[in-house]
Amino acid sequence: MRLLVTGGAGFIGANFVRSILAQRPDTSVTVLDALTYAGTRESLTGLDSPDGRFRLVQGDITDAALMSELVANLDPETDAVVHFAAETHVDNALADPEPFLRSNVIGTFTVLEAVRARRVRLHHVSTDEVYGELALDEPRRFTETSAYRPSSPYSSTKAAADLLVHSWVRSYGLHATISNCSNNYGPYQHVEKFIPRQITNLLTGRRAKLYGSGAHVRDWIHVDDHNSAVWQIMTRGHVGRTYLIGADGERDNRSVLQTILRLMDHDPDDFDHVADRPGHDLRYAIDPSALRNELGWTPQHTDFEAGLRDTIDWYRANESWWAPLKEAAEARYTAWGR
Ligand code: NAD
Ligand code: TDX
Repeated sequence: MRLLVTGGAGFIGANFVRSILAQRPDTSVTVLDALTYAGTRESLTGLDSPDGRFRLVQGDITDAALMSELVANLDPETDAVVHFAAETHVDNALADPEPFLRSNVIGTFTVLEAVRARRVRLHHVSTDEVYGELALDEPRRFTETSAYRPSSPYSSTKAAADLLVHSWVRSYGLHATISNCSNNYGPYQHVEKFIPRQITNLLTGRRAKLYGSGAHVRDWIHVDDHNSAVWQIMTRGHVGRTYLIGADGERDNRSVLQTILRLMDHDPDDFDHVADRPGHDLRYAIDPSALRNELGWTPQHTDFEAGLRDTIDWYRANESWWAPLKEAAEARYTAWGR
């Protein structure tokens, strides 16, 4: 099997490529990535090998000629495109939405047109943020039939991309699946995101930063569990379907932050309250029963504290990977007062 992985130099994509190459000797991978501020070659080091199972192409998913050239190398019977590439940080989208429109909407449109022309299988990676927020005491969680109610420039562009995929399936019979996953954590996540920001703040003598009251809830899943679900959906899922991926990992931001502080031998109350994110979604929560019941998928990283400890160890051991990104990320936060 040959895979074309868009956004494979980013956090989830790089972990996906690493797992596939390690676990599936019959699979080869071409990564297409623009290497924006969020994607680095360093996330893919060590994968070049003489057997030619891995290749990185630096390029943009909005480049229609490049997209169709890469898709033309794939066999519609056996191969697939896995579409991770996107602008992904909510705070960046609030400051400057334009790149989100371009990469997430026009980019997904360009990917769709390339796979439509060759009738190649597509898996589109999306987020639970398209469903908007839940109240803290709401018993219901998001399911495949939840209404789309995105609240931020990021989530509305991801929602737009999902709608394009749905309509390409219906109108053109595209062989595509969609997954909407909750908040990921693990190695190679950019230091702008919540968990790596706090870990690297502490490692660089800065203070941890909590937005607003910290009562906001996210549903955490280890990146390897997200990726094992993507593989199952791609290989065994029903074409045309949406699957929600989550691991029953709901936690409020304050407790996640205090766990990080404790695991890193700091006083759990030693953090700064900073200005809240405008329009901050209160709670996300996924009901993953369809994925579990239909495809038999189960998460492996069910001990969140153990997963956090491993993630902290990874950031301690890989300062050369994140240090070049840290100053610029913190300069952006300083400018926003967060
Ligand atoms: P990331 O920001 O770490 O990586 C995104 C990658 O896409 C980067 O390597 C970047 O260079 C590349 N990219 C961006 N625009 C591009 C373009 N126009 N052309 C080519 N490459 C481009 O993001 P991530 O956290 O790995 O997220 C990957 C996907 O998973 C996204 O679609 C995101 O919406 C989705 N998702 C993320 C999470 C999460 O918690 N991080 C949860 C659910 C879904
Ligand atoms: O310093 C911080 N302090 C803080 O309290 C940062 C960076 C964040 N937060 C809060 C905001 C959120 O409630 O932590 C929570 C998580 O923030 P992010 O890591 O920015 O993630 P979120 O906004 O929830 O979106 C993430 O999950 C869904 C990804 O960035 C998206 O790409 C994905 O689709």
